[in-house]
Amino acid sequence: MASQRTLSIVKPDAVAKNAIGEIISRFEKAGLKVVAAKMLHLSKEQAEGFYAEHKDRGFFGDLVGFMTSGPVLVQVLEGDDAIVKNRDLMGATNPQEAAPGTIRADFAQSIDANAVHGSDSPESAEREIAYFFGSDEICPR
Ligand code: IDP
Repeated sequence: MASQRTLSIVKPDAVAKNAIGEIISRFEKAGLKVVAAKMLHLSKEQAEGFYAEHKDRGFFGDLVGFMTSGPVLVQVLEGDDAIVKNRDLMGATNPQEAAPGTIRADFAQSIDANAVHGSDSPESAEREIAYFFGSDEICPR
């Protein structure tokens, strides 16, 4: 499988729990490399733009409110099959349905506060990486 890049966000609930390091450690142990990272406190506009595909869903307001409730760590992960590998490490959107040992099973509270984001397709990864990072902010390794 070719090397890919994916966008990962450690969401406000996991940052508040001081779990950034434990989460990054899971990526690294699975062979994913951090090639870009920044800490941000998203504005309402940034969160709305990032999640624009969900703008007509009933949970959109809550999602934007949650994502702007505290700082997040935004990262680009690189490695073989990075998009699927990251999604497998994350577990299901609803932590109650997430497999044991996944990040969401271990760190997430609820479907709203579910610890991490990860791009779900190559097209999303391209859009989401460009949403947060210029090419000069990514350091291939
Ligand atoms: P994903 O984060 O696993 O890719 P998406 O379906 O893209 O899941 O949804 C984006 C985010 O919106 C989820 O991570 C979750 O925080 C929130 N979300 C999704 N579905 C619901 C819901 O039914 N109620 C509340 N929040 C939801």
